[in-house]
Amino acid sequence: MFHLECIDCGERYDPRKVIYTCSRCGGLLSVKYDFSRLPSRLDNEWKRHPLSVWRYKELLPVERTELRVTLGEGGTSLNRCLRLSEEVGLKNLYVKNEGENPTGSFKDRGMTVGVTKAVELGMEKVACASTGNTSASLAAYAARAGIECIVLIPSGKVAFGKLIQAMIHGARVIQIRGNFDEALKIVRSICLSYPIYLLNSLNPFRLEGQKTIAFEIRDQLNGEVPDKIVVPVGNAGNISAIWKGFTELHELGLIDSLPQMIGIQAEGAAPIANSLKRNLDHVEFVNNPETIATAIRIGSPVNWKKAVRAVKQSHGMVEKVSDAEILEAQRLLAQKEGIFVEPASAASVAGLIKIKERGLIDKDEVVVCILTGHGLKDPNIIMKQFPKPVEVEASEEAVMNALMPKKSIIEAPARM
Ligand code: AN7
Repeated sequence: MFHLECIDCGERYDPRKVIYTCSRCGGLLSVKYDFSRLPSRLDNEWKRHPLSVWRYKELLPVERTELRVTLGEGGTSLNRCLRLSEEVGLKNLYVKNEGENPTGSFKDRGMTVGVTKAVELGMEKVACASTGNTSASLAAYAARAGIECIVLIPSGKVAFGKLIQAMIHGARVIQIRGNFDEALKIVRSICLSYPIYLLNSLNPFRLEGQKTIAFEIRDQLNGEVPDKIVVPVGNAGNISAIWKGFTELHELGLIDSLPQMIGIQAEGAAPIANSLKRNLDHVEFVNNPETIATAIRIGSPVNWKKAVRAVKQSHGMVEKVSDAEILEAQRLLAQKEGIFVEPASAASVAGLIKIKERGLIDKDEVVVCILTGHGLKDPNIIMKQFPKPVEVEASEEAVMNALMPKKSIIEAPARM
């Protein structure tokens, strides 16, 4: 029903083999399905199940779905944003809130499939390098499956909420004195030498779970295809996965157009945005990536080739935003729409604002921003920006004095 295929040389591989890249040319692998063997009324079949990753099991690379390791991932809300739309100058702006997933990020979509795959392949240990969310998610799903989890993280550069998730779920957490790119290099090498299953986005099965973001968007918009999908980009797996999801729907005749894929990187970690701007045919890596959006503090995105193809095929673009723009967008989402996201997720909205200001998007276009992770994961970034709430005596008078000193509370600076 499915096999693995190299995106460069086309070499095919048995999906029951533990393999992460093409052994012939080193290229990235992708999962291919035999569409002729799918049930003819796929759509009707899907409608019988609630919105979730496993609703789309016919297009997931799992043979023994009874083994599935699940925590109820996917089925996240797609919110139309009227107040934010007004701010940005658009009419049809939606955000897909991936922070609603079990561990608070989109990574759970990939891990439910990836860890199920680990179990199916008989692996008893899983590992990843992570800027935080991947490790939080893998630790939870490994716990759920009863297998061992090893995570490598860049020391001091993982948001507090994510670190404690990996710890409480019982992962063996190793902090390295280096960045994410170095951690990934080490864990890749370890997984090739020992019976440990690698669950970074290099793993093509994991990305299959993440492509369900596209399937859900189509179903939530009743078959309508957005004009633009805006996604924060780090290792560039998610933008590639979402594009794959849309192209599969298109090949199956379930949608009649494709969206433009727009990737957003942080200024200090923007290898893809910079390389595309210079019209390079490859991506020049950034040696010392830096941004407050630690989730996307990545200088050597392993999936750059898939991502660049997604962007080029869809006539999209990759833009970069400053840390200040990211924080401003985070506050806008929280205060205009009631949605609290972590800085990396706010990058998508910051990028959208920038693209709108440059006139690269029409006000009538249907746009979906992917909000990749929950704001509670990174509380410190908020504490650094806002003054501590005022403290008063426990009396009504003191409270009213604090609420209405000379100015009305409506003019208080933190309100937007
Ligand atoms: C909130 O956890 O890479 O472009 O190790 O946590 O698919 O890498 C996280 C990435 C966007 C970027 N938003 O996705 C990790 C990790 C959030 C993220 C991204 C990440 P990719």
